[in-house]
Amino acid sequence: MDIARIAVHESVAKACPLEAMVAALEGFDVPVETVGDDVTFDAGDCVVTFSPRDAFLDATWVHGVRAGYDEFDVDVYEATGTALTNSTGIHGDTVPETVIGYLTAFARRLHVYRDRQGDSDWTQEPYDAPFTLTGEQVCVVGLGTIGQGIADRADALGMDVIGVRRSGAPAENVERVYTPDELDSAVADARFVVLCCPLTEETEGMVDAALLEAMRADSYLVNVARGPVVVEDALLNALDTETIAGAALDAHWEEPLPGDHPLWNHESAIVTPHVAASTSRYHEDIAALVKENVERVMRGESLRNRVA
Ligand code: NDP
Ligand code: 7N6
Repeated sequence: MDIARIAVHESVAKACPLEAMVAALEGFDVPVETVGDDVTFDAGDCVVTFSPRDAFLDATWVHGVRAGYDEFDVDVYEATGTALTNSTGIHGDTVPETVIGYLTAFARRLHVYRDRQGDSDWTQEPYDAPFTLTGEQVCVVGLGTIGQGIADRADALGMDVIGVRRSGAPAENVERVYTPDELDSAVADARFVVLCCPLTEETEGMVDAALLEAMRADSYLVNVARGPVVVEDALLNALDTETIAGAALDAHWEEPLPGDHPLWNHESAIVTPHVAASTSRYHEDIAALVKENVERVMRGESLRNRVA
């Protein structure tokens, strides 16, 4: 494999400024340029992109600037021999910090007071509404880069951390690890269930009415994975019927979430516009991954984070 050009597709602008991305990728003896949908690709091209395009299959290597690569057809990449790499590994601080923010807001009722602030409203929550994270159980579904970051922080706050992962292998700061077939038992005692697994055939619709029923009535669901991991109607019904106490959602079934979606004004929901991973240094983190892989190619080594 040889790299003759690094092409930054304009869709990268959804994650970070294009000029910053291009500048951060400079430093090799190959041109770095932004490209739109009018450009064709050839052997030697490395394409850095947010979204997939069929034309990228003519390149040598495509790098997705997200950890999730569910929008890419891995089978087609494998059939054409085009390498596909993803960006897992860079979200170990951003997303976990956001998740701890949701948990703290729910426990300390911060989202409620922020909502009331605009009305100069001094109303205090009922005596039995606030609680502390310390001593509460969180079930982290997915124990990769993001899940481990959540587990470390939750453990440091004195929470009881359990988790779920495909392999069932132990993880640091996680007291007990379950496998996906044990999900019902894993969520049963948790005050918080946090979804940070990929969207796959196995995880699509994983959080359905039955799983929400299996959760505690005073528990909260957090989804920083992908919208379709949760069955939309089942969650809306669970919130309306107080089957669970609330939900924080960064990943949605349709993005942007439609303006008339009931979640926007649901008092038990925190809605963020897919920003759990946002940081002003996103371009640097992506560039570090891509540059390490360019160097690996130059040394004749295999690509890190290769998913096809
Ligand atoms: P990793 O690949 O590091 O970790 C994925 C984890 O999910 C692994 O522990 C894996 O198990 C586990 N997993 C896979 N299938 C299942 C399953 N069926 N049930 C339970 N766990 C499962 O990924 P990241 O931590 O980097 O990212 C995870 C996902 O989060 C991404 O795929 C993406 O969709 C989403 N994401 C969202 C962001 C946002 O902005 N909201 C930002 C970044 C990522 P095992 O360890 O056994 O393989
Ligand atoms: C964009 C991050 C991912 O999968 O969903 C996130 O990495 C997108 C800043």
